[in-house]
Order: sequence, then structure tokens, then C-alpha cells
Amino acid sequence: MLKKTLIAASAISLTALSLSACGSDDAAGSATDDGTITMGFAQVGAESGWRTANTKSIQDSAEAAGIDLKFTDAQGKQENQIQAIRSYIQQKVDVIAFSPVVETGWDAVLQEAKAADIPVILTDRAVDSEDTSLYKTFLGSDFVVEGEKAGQWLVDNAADSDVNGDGKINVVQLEGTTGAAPAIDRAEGFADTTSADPSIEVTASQTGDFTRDGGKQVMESFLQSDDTIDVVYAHNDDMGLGAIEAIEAAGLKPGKDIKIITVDAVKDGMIALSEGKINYIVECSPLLGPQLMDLAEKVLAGEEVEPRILTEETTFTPEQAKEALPTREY
Ligand code: GYE
Repeated sequence: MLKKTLIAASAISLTALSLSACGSDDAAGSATDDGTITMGFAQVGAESGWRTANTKSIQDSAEAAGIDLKFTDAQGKQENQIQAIRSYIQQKVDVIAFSPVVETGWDAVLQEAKAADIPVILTDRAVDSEDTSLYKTFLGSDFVVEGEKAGQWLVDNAADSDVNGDGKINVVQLEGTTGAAPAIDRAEGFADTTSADPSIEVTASQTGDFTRDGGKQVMESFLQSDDTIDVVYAHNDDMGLGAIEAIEAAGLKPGKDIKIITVDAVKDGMIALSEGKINYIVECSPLLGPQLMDLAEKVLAGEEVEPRILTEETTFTPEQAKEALPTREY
């Protein structure tokens, strides 16, 4: 066992040596002599419109702030993110930031970063770890509140949402990536709020992995087994857009025959909302780049930062989407 670990460790450091050949020798955790900060960022992947906008925000703001950004796309796999973080540690970047694909399983690699004295900033998604000293701060949305807002809309619009007129509101839920903070929390917030109205029931719930295709496939199978669906609650716009395709293919009108509530408010979602195909969107802002760069600079300058920084967000009805669309950045 020990032998295996040693072999693995030396394999990693060999890779690291070749990676760091053109890097500097500065101590980790502080900017280089010329003041340039190197940030290693381990992104989840490119699963959704939200993620694309988030990646662009991070890349553009790093450039604007003069931060040297090393960026990896983990293609939705935790092991790839862990590998990327390990390589950033070996390269002695000044600061590591990442958006954890799932909540659990991060302690070991974050302990390695801490031992190397490299500060870590969580962006977008949380980790489920008891040791909060493993990261400096967590910048992102409150996903429970997002789920609550989605549920509240349904409670407020219950009379209009019983499309089948059977006195019950049958909701199917398209969940985000299993084990991801936004999937867990958006389900929880929605369930809490809708419990106020006993006529609302989640009759089926399955993951569509935050992708358009995933949402479409799950919705197709829901439609095949149930013709009493009143409402789709999708944990992101992309899955809602996939559900629209499935609903239209089944000869039904999205937004009318089946109500749709989503989270994110990216461009394609907002267009569908303005067309009445989606009924309500809870905003989740992907524009975390400027705040992230600012936090990195503060942390490296030794300034205290708040342990939790929340993103400000709103909600959109179709009318509000029409108004917002012309000036929407993403
Ligand atoms: O809602 C979804 C994306 O973590 C908040 O991930 C993010 C979520 C976002 O794939 O579209």
C-alpha cells in the first residue's frame, strides 16, 4: 500500500517537474516579484450555457486584472479536477480556484494545497467538508434560496398550474448533476416551499446532468409513462430547453399544456421565457470573474475576506424577460 502511494507520488512530481520547467521559483501563496499573480482554475466542464458564460467571465476578468490564469476543463469528472488541482500545487501557482463538480471527496487534495501554503477559493459550488480552514472563501449563489423562489412561484400560481384540472399539481423534476451542490440545494428549497400547498406533488425526479440532451431524454421518458404532468421544474435552463423539445415532439405546447420553471436565466432560456415556452426563471449569475480576481488579490495581499460571499440575483417572468433581453450580457 505504502509502496504504491510512493510510486504514485513520484509519478505526480515527475509530471509536475516538466510542467513547472518554465515557471518561477517564487514561494507559493504570494504574488511573484513583479507582482503578477498566477491562478490555477479547475472548471467543471462545458455542460451548459451557464458554464460557458462563467468560463468567459473568469478568463476575461483574469486578463483585465493582469492575472496569469491556468485553466482546465474537467469534463464533468471529479478525478480530473483533483488531478488539475494537484498539478497546480506542483506548479506552485499563487492561488487555486475551482468550482467543485460534486460536494464530497475534496478533503485530501485541499489538505495538500494547505500544506503547500497555496490559498484556495471556492467559486460557484460548495464542498461538504467540516474543515472550513481548507479554503479561504466561497463565492457564489445560495442555491437553496433559488429552489425556494422556484417553489414560491408555483405556490403563488397554483390555480393556473393545475393544467389537467384534477385538483392536483403533478410536478416532474429534472435534477442537476447527482451530488452537485446546486442539484441538492435546489431540490431542497423547492420541496420546502411547495410543502405549503398539499396539492403540489413531485411525482417523478431524475437527473439530466445539467445538459440539454439529458433534460430532453429524461422528459421523453416521463412523458411516455405519465400523461398527467402539469409542471416541469428543471434545475437549469438547458434541461428546461431539452424538455421543451420533448414536449413539442409529443405534440404539446410548452408553457401552456405543461408549465415550466427553470433556474439560470442564460440567453436561450430568456428567449424561451419571452416566447412563453418557459413560465418563470430564477436567476443564477455566472458572472463571478471580477469578484474572484478581486478576492484573489486580497487574499494574496494578506487581507481578511468574508468566508461566504453571496451573488445578487433576481427572478424573471415572460414580460420581464422581454425587457431584459436587449441588454443581457450572456
Ligand atoms: O445552474 C448549471 C450549471 O453550478 C450554478 O451548473 C452552477 C450550475 C448552473 O451547469 O447550469
